[in-house]
Amino acid sequence: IWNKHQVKKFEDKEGFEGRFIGHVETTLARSLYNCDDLAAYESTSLSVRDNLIIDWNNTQQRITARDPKRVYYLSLEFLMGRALDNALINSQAGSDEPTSRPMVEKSLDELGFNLEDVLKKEPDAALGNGGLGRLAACFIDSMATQNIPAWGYGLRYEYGIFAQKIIDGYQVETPDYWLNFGNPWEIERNEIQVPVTFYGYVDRSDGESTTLSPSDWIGGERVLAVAYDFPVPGYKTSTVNNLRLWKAKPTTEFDFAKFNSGDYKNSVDAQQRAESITACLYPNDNFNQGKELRLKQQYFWCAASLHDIIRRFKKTSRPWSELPDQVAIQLNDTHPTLAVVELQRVLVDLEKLDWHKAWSIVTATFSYANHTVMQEALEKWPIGLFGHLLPRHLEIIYDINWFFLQEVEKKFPKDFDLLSRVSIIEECSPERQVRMAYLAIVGSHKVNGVAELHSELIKKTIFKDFVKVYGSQKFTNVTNGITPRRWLKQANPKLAELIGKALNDPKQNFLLDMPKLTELAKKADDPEFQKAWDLVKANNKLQLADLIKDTNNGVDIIDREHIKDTLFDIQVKRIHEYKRQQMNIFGVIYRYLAMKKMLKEGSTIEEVAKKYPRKASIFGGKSAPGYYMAKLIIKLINSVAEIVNDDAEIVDLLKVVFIPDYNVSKAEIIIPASDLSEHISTAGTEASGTSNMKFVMNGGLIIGTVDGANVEITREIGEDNIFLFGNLSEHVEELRYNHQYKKTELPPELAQVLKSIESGVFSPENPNEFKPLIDSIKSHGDYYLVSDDFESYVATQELVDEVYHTQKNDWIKKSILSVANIGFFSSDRCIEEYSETIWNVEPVKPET
Ligand code: 26W
Repeated sequence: IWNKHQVKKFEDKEGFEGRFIGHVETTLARSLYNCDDLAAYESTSLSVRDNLIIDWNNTQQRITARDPKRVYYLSLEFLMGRALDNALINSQAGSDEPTSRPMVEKSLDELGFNLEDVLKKEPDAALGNGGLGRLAACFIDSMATQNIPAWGYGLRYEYGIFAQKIIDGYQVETPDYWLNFGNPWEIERNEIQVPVTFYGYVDRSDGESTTLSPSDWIGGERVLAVAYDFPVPGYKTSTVNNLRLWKAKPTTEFDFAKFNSGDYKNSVDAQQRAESITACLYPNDNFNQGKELRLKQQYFWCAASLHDIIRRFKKTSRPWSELPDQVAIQLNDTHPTLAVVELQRVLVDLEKLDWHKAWSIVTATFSYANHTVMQEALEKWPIGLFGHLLPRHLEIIYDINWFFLQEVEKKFPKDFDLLSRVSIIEECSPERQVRMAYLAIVGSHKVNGVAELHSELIKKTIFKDFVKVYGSQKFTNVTNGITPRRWLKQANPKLAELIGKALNDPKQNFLLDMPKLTELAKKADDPEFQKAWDLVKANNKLQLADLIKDTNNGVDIIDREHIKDTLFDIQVKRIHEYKRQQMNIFGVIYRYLAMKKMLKEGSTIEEVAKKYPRKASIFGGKSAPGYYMAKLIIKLINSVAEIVNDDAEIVDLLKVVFIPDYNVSKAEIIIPASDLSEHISTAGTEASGTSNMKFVMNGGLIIGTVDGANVEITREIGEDNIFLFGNLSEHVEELRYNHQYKKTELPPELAQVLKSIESGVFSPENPNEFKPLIDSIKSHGDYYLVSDDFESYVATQELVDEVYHTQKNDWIKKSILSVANIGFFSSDRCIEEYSETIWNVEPVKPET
């Protein structure tokens, strides 16, 4: 009977239509005549989801049966964006179609819907801030595509990263209630509820137990973690992995008692306290605020995830010593480091393993990836706050530290300085702190950085002493990558098609083997191919012009007539002083002033256009709500835009645009439209960057500093195909020293720009408005070295103009050659490296 009623995937148009109408009429309880685009989106998603769930079930059964080693990717952020288009591209419906997309498009058309309009109804799943969260999303796509038995674990925030509005030039944050219309992509698992406790005390009333022996933690507050599953389909494989996100809800016993006794207020308070745990994502990128609720989120998530992982492991009745052969847990930065402590607690307190035996299991299970060297981003928790929330965990950390320091002392006797430098507990006033990065290193068998330069840098700077203690074998590099399914095929279908044709690969198998793109190089000089290449870019620029118009109250800023010879110069990423959007906008001001000066001195507009040809300077990105300087940078960009765009004298030669609310779905439109993108961080500050890879994969060139993955991008695509400038990371320290202790002059180009800002050209009502930005350079040591890099930045921008406007064929050739050699940056390569060198896991392929 089971077999007779087995649910089958739809495989053709008929099948899809049946599903679609079925969901409209039953799940949504509507009729086709009363079905708008939103309902069509829901119904299409539910239909596609049905197929995914069938594959999901098969994948999970296969893995249970074969019982291989599994990977668990712990990340507080998964910046997934939209799911439907990706699912249509990744899943195969019928055997003759490479993906279900064209078939579903046709079906919807016949049913009276336009797929593009339907796709736009989906809100972004914006459960992340920036690079770290988007990397997690790319990695789970690649893990599924490569048939790696892997689950992601995270939190199901009710509110994702805030939506950004720009009002009078200022960033205003509004809540992102992304679940407003429900979410067809999540499967609520009400049967999976894990209790998690906080606060309380450790009971030692037996007078015998020590911190090293099984101890009784009597928790004070109890909440439940409910599982929500999201299917993660691989490309051209029937593997569907799982992303499990936890939601916090109150326990019933707890508030029933209070409710009964008439204490309504307290009962409601307890309920709200529980729900607040997964209410919002912290909107800070690279900045640690140290709030208790954040630590609570972290423990809630780590405890629930570990419980789930252990439950699965226990089903196989293996001895604990085999845990590291069955389970690899990847820490995405230090945010999940509590999982290390929680596993030690479970093994010692609940499973009664000997401390040292337990600890060797723990360290063999975990690995830690570092994503930033920014001091202000490193997580540290005051022990008062920590011990209050997690008293038993603090004891365990002290003991981990005690044994660790003994090890160090054995290797380096009497080096007390070293001991205090590597201690997991920082002795500082007013209060001692737990250094989470150090705990993560001590608790893992491998530590990696995310680009070669970054991995070298952490060994020389923030983790130097640990290289001394452990040797350098513990430290490794896995350079970041991006999924070409979303960032090439989905975002830029026309380019993917053109590449497929050129490679004689119309089914686009190259998306699974990106190094194959090198064959494109043969076409780099072919005038016909160059023309086709340029046409794809021009069309993408038109689409971006539409987006800009939409976000600008329907007013066209970009001149469509001249779109082909307007250089689209784009910088989209979180707004941060170290990423130096301020340098970019100073460069725009410099250009504008120079144009005005030429006109004033009698040049014709044609002469001006020759020196400063058409350019659209496009910005986008969110500032952390409490980051004053970043917000001021946004305001400056918008103030400059207002003056420049309205200046009739320069007749459309220069346009400045700030696109509000930059997110994944906007990135999919913005990135394919770039001629040039800016990756101009102070050398040594950007761990890797991943949008640099996305832009190049879409045929854009880069202007950038010798930082993060720019270094390896240059190596792969060739230095003729990238515009590098600025000081190198090895000189940063000395330059900063000079600003502090010697008198340094501003370069005249920059002095002129700062002077115009100070005189109120861009803020006539308040000439002082941007003073803090100017002071940070002139009076506060110019920490990000804008003054040191400005001249070479401006000079390099002029070189860019020259190549773009006088050697367009050469430009297109660079673009083709870049794409041809960007294959290394597929996240598939990352997953292979992690699997082989860190996780020691192998693919489990579906039977064909
Ligand atoms: C505690 C607050 C906090 C929140 C997020 C601190 C640090 C973070 C992230 C680690 C910051 C981040 O996203 N880092 C970025 O990681 C990307 C993926 O590896 C890199 O490409 C970026 O260069 C890096 O800035």
